Amino acid sequence: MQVVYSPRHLAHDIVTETYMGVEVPANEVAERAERIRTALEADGGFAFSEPTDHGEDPITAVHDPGLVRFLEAAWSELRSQNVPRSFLSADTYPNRSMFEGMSDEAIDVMVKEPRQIGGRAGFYGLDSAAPLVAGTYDAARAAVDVALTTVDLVLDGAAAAYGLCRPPGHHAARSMYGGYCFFNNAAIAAQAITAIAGEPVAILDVDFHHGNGSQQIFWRRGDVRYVSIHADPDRQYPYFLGRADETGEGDGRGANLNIPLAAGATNAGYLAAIDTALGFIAEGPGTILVVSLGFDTYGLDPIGDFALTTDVYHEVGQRVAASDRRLVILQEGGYHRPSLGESARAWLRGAEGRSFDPLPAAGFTGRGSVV
Ligand code: Q9C
Ligand code: ZN
Repeated sequence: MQVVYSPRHLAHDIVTETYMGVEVPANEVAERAERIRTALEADGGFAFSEPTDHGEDPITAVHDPGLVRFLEAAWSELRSQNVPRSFLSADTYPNRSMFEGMSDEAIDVMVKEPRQIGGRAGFYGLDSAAPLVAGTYDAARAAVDVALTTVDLVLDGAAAAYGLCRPPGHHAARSMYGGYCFFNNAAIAAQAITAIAGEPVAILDVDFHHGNGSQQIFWRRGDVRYVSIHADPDRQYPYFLGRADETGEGDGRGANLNIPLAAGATNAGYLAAIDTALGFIAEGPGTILVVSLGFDTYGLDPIGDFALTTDVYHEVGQRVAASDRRLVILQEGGYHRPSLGESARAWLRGAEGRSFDPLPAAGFTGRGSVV
């Protein structure tokens, strides 16, 4: 399988994040992508290439230009406003209750992007746990180019290709970043497929978290089906979207499917959800499937609470490939660094119909039971 990777992700050099007001070791770190790259290189069955520059137009096809300009300028603004921080995190968010009782028209006039960088980050941010550093914008642009180059490979005839995107993307909405995500790589890829191939597309999101950004971007679109299997937002990030009764509106009515799972989800329970998701995708048209691939479903993930093991990823890859669509596979989350390479190897080998022999040294079995 062809793999698209760019070392430019290293510029998004994240060391700490804030969690509920306290600085803690970061989860979304450069080592994640390096672990996956190293494991796929060692496997020998993957051919690597670097992304090509696709410019800004495919980004503003799904994102507000104001978000792009904010992300581009944020670090230099932090410095020129003399805020002595090692990363940017918001000061104040426009909580919707701030405007309770005020009309939509009045709110549109009143709520403006402020000048101060802590307020500006609140205007565009979802949460305080997505640190932005000097190299974030360049890395996020490279991740988009990784996704779009992966699309090119599939449009050129590959049955499947994998984009090792970092930073991830599925929490980024049209006008919002957050959840370690800046640009929505999968949404940009899906939009590009509809524009270039002129056909409908589906996104299968198997990251542990609900992809609120992807859902928001395609909420009213009938030509982009979005299905996500994730932790119930009642107990996990992003908390305010991801419930089963969110099905889309307007042209998009019925084109959004959320499958929230309880804590401790097992391989068997997870595979049943995969079959439901693939059934929903098969009901719609299209020959290409975008996969938002996260490994934070792994039993030992530090921020997840599922109980999956590495071998179930091989099975999931096989079942997704059996959908008979060409696959644009894009990396999202996954934070248990020692197992990431094996999980990716298992999934991608499964998607190619190749067997998976775990490395003897790996030995990670997770918290769950094998199917
Ligand atoms: N205690 C992705 O997986 N909250 N994003 C973390 C940790 C944010 C996850 C809280 C989680 C975002 C792409
Ligand atoms: Zn996640």
